[in-house]
Amino acid sequence: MTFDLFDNLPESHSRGGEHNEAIGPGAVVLRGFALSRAAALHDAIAQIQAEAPFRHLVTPGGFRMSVAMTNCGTLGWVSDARGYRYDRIDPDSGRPWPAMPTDFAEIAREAAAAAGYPDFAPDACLINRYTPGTRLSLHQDRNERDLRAPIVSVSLGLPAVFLFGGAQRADRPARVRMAHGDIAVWGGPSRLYYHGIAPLADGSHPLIGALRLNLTFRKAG
Ligand code: MD6
Ligand code: FE
Repeated sequence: MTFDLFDNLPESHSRGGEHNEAIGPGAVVLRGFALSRAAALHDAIAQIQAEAPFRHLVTPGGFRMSVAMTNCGTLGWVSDARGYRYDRIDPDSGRPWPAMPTDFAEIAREAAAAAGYPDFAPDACLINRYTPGTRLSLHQDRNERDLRAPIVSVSLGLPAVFLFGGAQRADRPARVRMAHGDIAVWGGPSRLYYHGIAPLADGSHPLIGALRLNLTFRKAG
């Protein structure tokens, strides 16, 4: 007999298993994995943004990003004329980023384990906020020191089309729908794959409003 932490939940509320979708080598979407904790995550984001408001970063090339960002955790991802990097200090406040709430770290660890990456210990959580029309162009996540750790990405609010490409920028991306409560985990062979978010469609989500919020957990330091 196998032991599963979620065996006691009804099928429609079970997490993992047949609702997991492989989207690339070492990359998986866990459908609905964050659903039962979405309201708590949303409340925590409200507290974080009171301390470290969302802002539109500027790329090293001088373009204002349409996605608004903030961070929690020991390290925060920032971009300015000097480049992309992780920093312990929020450049807008001069203070450390808000601490990562324990339930954030917990859900990230559980999702990573369900995707085959045990012992994930994130020290950075980048929070992205999209309004309708906002997009994130194809990029690689490569500012993290240890590329053996996966990235765990939690979607809340309006659905988005996640563009998941390959090792080359020119590789034609798959289009993966990410809905409220879905979590993508990727690492291993696809850790440096190009990816992005297509322009967000109009709409309103009952809990989150006319927004998409995305949490990406990383081991950055
Ligand atoms: C987003 N996510 O979903 C943007 N990067 O809003 C990312 O750029 C991302 O979701 C690395 C791993 C997972 C991601
Ligand atoms: Fe990314």
